[in-house]
Amino acid sequence: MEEHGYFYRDTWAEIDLDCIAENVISVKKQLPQEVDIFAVVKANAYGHGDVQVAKTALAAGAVYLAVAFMDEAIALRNKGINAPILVLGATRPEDIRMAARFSITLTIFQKEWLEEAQKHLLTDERVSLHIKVDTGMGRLGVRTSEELKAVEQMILGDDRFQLEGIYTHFATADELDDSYFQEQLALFETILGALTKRPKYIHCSNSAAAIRFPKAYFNAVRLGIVMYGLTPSIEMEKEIPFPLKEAFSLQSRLVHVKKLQKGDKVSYGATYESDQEEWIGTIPIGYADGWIRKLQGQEVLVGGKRSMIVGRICMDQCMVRLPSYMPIGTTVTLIGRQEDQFISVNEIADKLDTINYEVPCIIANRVPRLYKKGGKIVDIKNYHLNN
Ligand code: PMH
Repeated sequence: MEEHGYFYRDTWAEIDLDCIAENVISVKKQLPQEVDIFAVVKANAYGHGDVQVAKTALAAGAVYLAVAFMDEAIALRNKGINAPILVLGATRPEDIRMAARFSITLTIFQKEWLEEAQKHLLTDERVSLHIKVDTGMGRLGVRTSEELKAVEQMILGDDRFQLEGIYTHFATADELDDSYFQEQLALFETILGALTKRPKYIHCSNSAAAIRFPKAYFNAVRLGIVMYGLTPSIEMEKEIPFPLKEAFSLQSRLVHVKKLQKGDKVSYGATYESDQEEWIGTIPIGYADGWIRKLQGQEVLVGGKRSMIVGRICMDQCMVRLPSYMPIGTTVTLIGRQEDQFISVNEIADKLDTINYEVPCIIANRVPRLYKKGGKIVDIKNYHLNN
């Protein structure tokens, strides 16, 4: 690796791009040929790295990318991504020219938005649009056939607008009780009936629905969490018909190792006290990296063994009670595998009383990302460059 691609810190996240490719391929195998995959790479690809995941997903068979905000789409364009990109969130109407300039597809759901956007777009500019239908998520979208008709008419009446798609989003596709999902799907089908012409893409499934409900495929699915090798929910864990490959791991190294005597204290508040002679190691990761204070007491892997984080987690560092003396430089795995031990993203989510989605998302930009393919490092995203 060139020196400028390097980082100067003994903490990093590893993203195994082969896992991402395999997960996309596994889903694709399940889908009929006419159903396309939109790879959801918002929030820096759920913390994994937008451009690296986008390229991997496209190479594995995804045809479209989806992000939350136009800034994320522009960032991908600036990094050389030419594939179509859908912005799932709301965009300001006055920003529509940026969508035209960067060939970014926007989500729309208000007639008034289109009226305002018309004022900003030049005659020769074109923007591709997907209409969002709110069938019960209560977030964004037209809620009735009448609203849909009004929006469709506005789009069809202006050459600068190109209606490419229509979609909705499920609130409960990952829950075993599918009654609310069925209601949403039925409402979507009813509302679709109000269209005068069906656009190229009709899509509504997230990962959970893409795995469980073929009748909700239409002709595209929006794949997020499963692409990263994570389960949409704990209750769905057993329903996934192929092995998920968890792509994200988090590693650090011991930067200081010392022997404490009975009664010695560790970290802010001096809340941890050794009750016997023991080895304590320091690792350079803390709450500013997203390894938040609530993770005190969480186990990490050192020398293939589970070891506990003791004392308060500081902004940039925390301390680990080692099973025995370990030299400086020993790898500490906070998420991932060492020998027969595995700390999954789900384990960390459980400790934090949250969902697995949140875990890689909150690992800060300050933590370098190291990309692997075929077991080799192929790219590094560090903090001081390439961010
Ligand atoms: N489509 C939309 C509109 C989404 O908001 C999301 C994820 C996905 C598809 C992909 O879902 P999946 O990761 O379950 O496959 N959105 C969010 C969210 O807003 N909060 O958590 C996940």
